[in-house]
Amino acid sequence: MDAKKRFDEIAEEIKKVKIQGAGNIAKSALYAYSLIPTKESIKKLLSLRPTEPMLEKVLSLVGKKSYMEILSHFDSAQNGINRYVIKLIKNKDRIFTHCHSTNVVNALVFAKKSWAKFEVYNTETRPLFQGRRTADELRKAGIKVTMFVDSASAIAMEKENRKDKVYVNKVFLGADALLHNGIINKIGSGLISELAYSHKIPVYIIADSWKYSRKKVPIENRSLNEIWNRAPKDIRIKNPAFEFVPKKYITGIVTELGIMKYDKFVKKMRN
Ligand code: RUB
Repeated sequence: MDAKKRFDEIAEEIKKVKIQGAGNIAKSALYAYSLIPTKESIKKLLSLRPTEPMLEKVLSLVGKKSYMEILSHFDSAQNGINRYVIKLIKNKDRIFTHCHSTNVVNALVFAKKSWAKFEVYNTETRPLFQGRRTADELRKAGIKVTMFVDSASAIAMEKENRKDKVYVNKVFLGADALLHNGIINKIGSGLISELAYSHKIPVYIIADSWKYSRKKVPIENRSLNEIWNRAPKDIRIKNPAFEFVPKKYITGIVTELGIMKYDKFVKKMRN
């Protein structure tokens, strides 16, 4: 296929969230850039998903490292993450997750293959239902999964009134951006983290360290049609795709660099 046509196709798939998740976006953008390696391509690719420092990081490395070197980071980081995440999982854990994060799903699948006996509660993640993808991938790996509508997160997490006395005891969230004072992840992540904090349920961020950014990262506002196609014109609709999670709600962060308190991770990244 013609390189320009393929480039445009990938750009469109990233823009329309057919290619989703920080890591997949960064890898696909790198491939698109390799087809048309110009400054204009970088500009175009960066404009597609504004809340993605990893995309920026990967494109900043082209010319300094080979494509293979850049790409090999993703697998080696995931392998590191997997090894640390498994240390956090205990028998009979009920782990809550939101949206679809490749870093989270891969780590859970690795844990399941290794030995761990746990189950997952997840959210469907409106408006684009990325939670279905998470549920499906976990199910295929033999992990017991129960899905909730986003607004049932409180019920999914409540400890009281549960006959079986088994309840969510950990939250694993992915991240798009790792900032000095907290993280950005799919809309709903802030609410879920605050809820977990109030129930004293630990929240772990599972993410590749290349998502770290010293800059201010904007929150992407997505098409209103995702919420209500052909809504009456006089109804205002807002569709922020991501949300900030302050570090006070984060028990720890798991990257390929280890399991750390959030401040320690930031200190490490600054050095
Ligand atoms: C996806 C999302 C994911 C992060 C991390 O949002 O919020 O949790 O991107 O993903 P969207 P990964 O579906 O809008 O891209 O672990 O895959 O890098």
